[in-house]
Amino acid sequence: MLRRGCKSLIEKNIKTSVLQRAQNRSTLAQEPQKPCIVTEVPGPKTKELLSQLSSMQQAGSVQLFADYDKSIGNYFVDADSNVFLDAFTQISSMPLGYNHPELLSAFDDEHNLKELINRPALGVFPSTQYPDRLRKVLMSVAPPGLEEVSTMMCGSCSNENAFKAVFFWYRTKQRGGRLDFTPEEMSSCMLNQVPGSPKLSILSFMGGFHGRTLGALSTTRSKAIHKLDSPAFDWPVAPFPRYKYPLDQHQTENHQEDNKCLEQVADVIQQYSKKPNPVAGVLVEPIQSEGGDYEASPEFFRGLQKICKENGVALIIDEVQTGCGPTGKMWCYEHFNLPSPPDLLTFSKKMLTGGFYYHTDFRAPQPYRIFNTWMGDPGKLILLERVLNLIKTQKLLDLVNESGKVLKSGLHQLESEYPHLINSVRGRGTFLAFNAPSTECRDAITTQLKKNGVIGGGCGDNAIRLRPALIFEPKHANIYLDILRKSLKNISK
Ligand code: PSZ
Repeated sequence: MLRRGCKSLIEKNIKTSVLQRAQNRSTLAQEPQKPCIVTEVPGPKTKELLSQLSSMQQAGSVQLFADYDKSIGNYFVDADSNVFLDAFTQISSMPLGYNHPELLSAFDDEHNLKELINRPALGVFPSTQYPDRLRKVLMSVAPPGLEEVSTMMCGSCSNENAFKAVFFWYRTKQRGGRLDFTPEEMSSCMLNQVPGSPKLSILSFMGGFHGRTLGALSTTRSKAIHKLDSPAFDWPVAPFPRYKYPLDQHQTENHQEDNKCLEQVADVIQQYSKKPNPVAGVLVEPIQSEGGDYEASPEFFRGLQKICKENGVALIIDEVQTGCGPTGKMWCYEHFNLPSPPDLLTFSKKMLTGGFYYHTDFRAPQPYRIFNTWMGDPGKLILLERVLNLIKTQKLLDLVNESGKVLKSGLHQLESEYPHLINSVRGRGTFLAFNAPSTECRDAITTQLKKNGVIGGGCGDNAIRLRPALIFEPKHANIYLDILRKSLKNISK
């Protein structure tokens, strides 16, 4: 049963936070002090809800049911009133944690509320406020040099529409800039045949994840289970660097690894230039995330951009998971010092709306070609405006760097204490990960973490990733590290 102390603490916290609507970091004072696990995990209510849900759908991926009345800040409260420190935040998609007062109050304003409930078909009937909102919110954080943005519903469809923008650009180039279509193009596309449906391709990397919708899935290369039984395009793949750790002790090998991968990218682009489906775009995550948190050096990304430019291929950087601050910069690619911006950059998750920024050359030459009914949601931009304001006024990127340092040095310490259980600590900001020696061991660690009150995500075959909110403080980092130490100790027994 629920411990009284735990319950009244949560209820008091929620009441005061809603009432106070505090404007600053001190809102976190209303969080619980630490995790509080009161049942086995999953608990009885969670099991009951899972059996209800399973009677209607495949619910095998569901871990816990959230109590959104009780969850607050960095703490997730489940159906059984267990309180977890959340280092995964809904697959890295909550910039400010749960029930942040700034977001709770966003729709108190009647104008905002009306924008929320009168959801427009943004491509045809945007509100009078929309141009101003787009400029003030999304363009305020646009990568310098990318002057345009299209909003979308999710990460997968942001990527798919970025591919289309690249294909339009490529075909327009091939036509020498001509904007009309031949009768043959018009009729053949209706039969999915060339030349109207050209056989162009997008190169992606082994281990990459770019979504599960049918087009994006052809670029996803992380796990077979994501792809099995779905038809896929014959699109090329190249290796993404796999480094040895610690980085400072393996510089020569890792540098060679960069060069080997870059050579293969250039080779594949060359090979495909002779095939009917040449490479029009290269799609890459700044840190491969779902596939196992594999990072690559700034030199690798600079080399990749150079190859793209030399071959007239567009570079699309997928910042769906890395974007909006978790690496300590607004966009992870800013760590790479590229001589010019990528051609397109896709986002979703912490940005709350999906979408992509692009260089003007990638504007669709005709209307309705990058389009769907909702094309995002102005309600999400109202929330994002508040998120971006808080990132600025509360210096949340500094906080990410501060907490990231505590986490990373703590993980290195644990790596030296338990070298048989964790290795290869890596990442930037709080976007960190480490490996276990096997999938079984990784799963044992995440299970222990959860039993001890921490939600952490697995990725790849044997990695554990950290994806806390931007309001994760050093004190939360220390709680995470203490519980990880306790979990590793339990497993070692
Ligand atoms: O298992 C899954 O479906 C997961 S696990 C992590 C994600 C999805 N991330 C989504 C994602 C991403 O991390 C990157 C780099 N690109 C695209 C996507 C797809 O975004 P959504 O899920 O919004 O379509």
